[in-house]
Amino acid sequence: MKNYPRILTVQDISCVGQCSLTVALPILSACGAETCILPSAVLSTHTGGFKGYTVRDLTEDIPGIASHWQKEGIFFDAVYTGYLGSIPEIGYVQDIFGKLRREGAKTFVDPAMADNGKLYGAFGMDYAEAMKPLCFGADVMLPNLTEACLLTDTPYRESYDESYIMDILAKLRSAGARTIILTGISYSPETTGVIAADGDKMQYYTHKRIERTCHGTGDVFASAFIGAVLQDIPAFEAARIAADFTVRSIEATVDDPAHWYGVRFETQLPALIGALQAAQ
Ligand code: PXL
Repeated sequence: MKNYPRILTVQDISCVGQCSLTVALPILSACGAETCILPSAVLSTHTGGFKGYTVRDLTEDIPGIASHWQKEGIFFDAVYTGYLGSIPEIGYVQDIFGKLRREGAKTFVDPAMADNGKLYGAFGMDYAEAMKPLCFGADVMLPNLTEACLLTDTPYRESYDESYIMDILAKLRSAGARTIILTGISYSPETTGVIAADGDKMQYYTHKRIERTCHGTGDVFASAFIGAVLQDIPAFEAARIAADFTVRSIEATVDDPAHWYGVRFETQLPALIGALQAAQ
């Protein structure tokens, strides 16, 4: 790999379930980044389908950890946030964006709060509202369609046309979004895709749609995308590499109904590394 950046990723540890930090850490490491973590909470499993999971919220630990790093002179080339446990944590993360970045360091925000038209179990509309300044202040935001609707106060639709999506993108931009990576956009039953929009430039990468809802695929995609961008791969190419990696990970999982809680992304890491090397 060309670069060896130091990235900080802030999201929960779901001990079992192949999402958030248990996905971001191995994928970013495979992409050649020194990956530092700040766990927002520790859960026994993710919240998408398991019953009776435990949650230890770590909001109160965050300011102390951040000020220790500041005293030690520990700074980052990029900060990537995903699932955060609480509204105060969103504010602490904004502080970290201000204090712990090296000059020129990029911020990536995956709102990680909703999918398929619904907020995740732990969140209410107040959380979606509090997410707005964090997303609109980031260099790159990575919402899925449900999250983009929440961020723009647009009613979520299951079927839509291009003008509905263009309207959401325009609203995101006018609220301050810089680079937007909008995932899960599908205009036909057989395909889905990702839009990379940067100012007036926009590209849409479509790929095969697999008829199964898989948990953690947003985290798999975001981690691979960010890992690629940190190797100086342009956003659209990074989106293509990350989407292909995500599709391959789903394909490696769909035949096993017992593996409903996540995807076997580990089996596809060699292909991801190969794609990154070919693109550099
Ligand atoms: O993948 C998103 C995610 C992350 N962390 C936790 C979750 C979810 C989605 O359900 O529950 C704890």
